[in-house]
Amino acid sequence: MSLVLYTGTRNASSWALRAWLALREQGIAFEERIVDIRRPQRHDNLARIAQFSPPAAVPVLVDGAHVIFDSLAIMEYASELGATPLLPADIHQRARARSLLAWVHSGLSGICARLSFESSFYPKRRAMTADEVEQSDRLLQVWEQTLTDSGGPWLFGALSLADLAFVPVIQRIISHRPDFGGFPLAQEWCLRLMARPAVAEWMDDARNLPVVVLDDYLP
Ligand SMILES: N[C@@H](CCC(=O)N[C@@H](CS)C(=O)NCC(=O)O)C(=O)O
Repeated sequence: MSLVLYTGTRNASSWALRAWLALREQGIAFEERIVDIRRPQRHDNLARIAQFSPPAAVPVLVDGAHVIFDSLAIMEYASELGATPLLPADIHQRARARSLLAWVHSGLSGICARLSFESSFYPKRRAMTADEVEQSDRLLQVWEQTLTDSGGPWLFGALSLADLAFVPVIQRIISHRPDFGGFPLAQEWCLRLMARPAVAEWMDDARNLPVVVLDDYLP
């Protein structure tokens, strides 16, 4: 197998999840090497990644002589490698999907700041703050409107990178705010996405790992 994807710990590495999902959804075979980036092994492991990938971070995809780093670049590569691209065919829809991808990639909203991906696997989870509820409402509105416009079942009709990029965000939301019934299309879409076999596989593995609870989690 010529493709090797370096990922991180399943319950912490939301960027690696996005790259891994795009490859899996495209049916691309790859070998996965999980890199433990927690202390104390973090420094040595990232130094090894730095030998072939400038950001010294995961995910990194190595395809023979080609090193593709950063989750967004790997997602786009997976989209192009597969039989059917994971971006809409229409130029305006594609631009909109890329806008959502870029939004996720540049930080999205305040919701991810204190609700780490790992916190969604904590045995005792706190309720969202008022600000986090407001931020998640904003996202739910965007998803509801996008699904209304496209008619579903995915954001742009067929499954795209935009759906996959939101998976770690949805995981944060549903684990801290189980009821968001005011957004019926978005709620159904979230459940549909989280039930995809590849998503369920990653989350099942993540749930079985020990967590590191961060001090700034509680309000
Ligand atoms: N923009 C990068 C972010 C990658 C990233 O932050 N990866 C984390 C693990 S999820 C990492 O390797 N961190 C190493 C570090 O922070 O030094 C991407 O999308 O791939």
